[in-house]
Amino acid sequence: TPRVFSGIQPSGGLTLGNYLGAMKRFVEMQNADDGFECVYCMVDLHAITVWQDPAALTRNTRELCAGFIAAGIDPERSILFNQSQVPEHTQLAWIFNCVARMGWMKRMTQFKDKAGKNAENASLGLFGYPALMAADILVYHATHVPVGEDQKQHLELTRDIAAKFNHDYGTNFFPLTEPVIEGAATRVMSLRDGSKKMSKSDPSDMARINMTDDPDAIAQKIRKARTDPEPLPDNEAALEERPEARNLVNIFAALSDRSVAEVLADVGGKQFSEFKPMLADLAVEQLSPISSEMARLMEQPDEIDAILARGAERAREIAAPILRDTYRIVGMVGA
Ligand code: AQP
Repeated sequence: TPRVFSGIQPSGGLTLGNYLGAMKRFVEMQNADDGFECVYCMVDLHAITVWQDPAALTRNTRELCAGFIAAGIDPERSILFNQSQVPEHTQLAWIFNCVARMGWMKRMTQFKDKAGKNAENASLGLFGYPALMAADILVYHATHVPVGEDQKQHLELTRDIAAKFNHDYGTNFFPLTEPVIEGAATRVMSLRDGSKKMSKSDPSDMARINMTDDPDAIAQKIRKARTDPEPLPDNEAALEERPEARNLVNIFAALSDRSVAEVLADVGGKQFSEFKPMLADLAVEQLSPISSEMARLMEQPDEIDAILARGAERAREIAAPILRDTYRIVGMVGA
């Protein structure tokens, strides 16, 4: 059976961007009739490529796990765990550090964005992030990786690393993975700036909807979201030059499992003063059950930890033999 892998960083609270771009897809792939085997990971080792307060990291990891389950991931059907409990990820990452080229890494736009102007001061881990990500995926021989649009470049690099490893060692051991970037909201934008992606680490909380926001906060953030003065158009092409309008329509479509065209057929011609309350109601209706289930699960941290430990055991059963075979291919004694 084809295997799915994806991860989310416990670097803050979950946002609507993570939910629509990634987690909602994870649930669909878990529940698909095609019979995917799904491996979903809280990538805590990725999170510490930028500073994380230890107590916050612990809490965010548990909350992320609660988010996965509340959104519909069944820890029996899918494998759900945190990255640091499966050492094979970092072991394979070392091999990939030796396969990937400096020049490839330097081209990564996420590194450039996150390191900012002072790249000399970024951690070595942030620079090597995509090699660890390639290891996350390939240590399971995963073939399908559901992600948001922003991860496309890292997935191309994952293919490059697999291809170079296969070429250098004369093997076809690692599969070339396919990114799965689907749905109406593969790139959810900031509510304050239609040119920036909605992000956990945006300094303005008004820029994002957090999965833990209460209904009043959700409604207020949508009411205050930046828009232009025109009413909504009745066709998708007319949204081209209107990033803020496009973003709210995309969110509406993704939350209601409809296409943008279907949504515009309904709401075309409406003013934002009418559309925004509709969007707020829909967001509250879709997100409230998830956030209240998250809060309930967070009352039992021991149970969350047990789920992660069990998931890690199952993950290692797949990862350990793949790492051993990799070592053998490379020529390590004792593998
Ligand atoms: N705005 C977004 N729209 C669509 N998808 C998104 N994803 C993130 N933001 C959006 C997808 O969520 C998955 C997990 O992302 P991540 O945890 O690795 O973090 P990130 O991409 O770094 O997200 P943030 O929120 O911007 O975190 P910070 O601020 O810590 O960097 C990925 O599949 C991603 O595509």
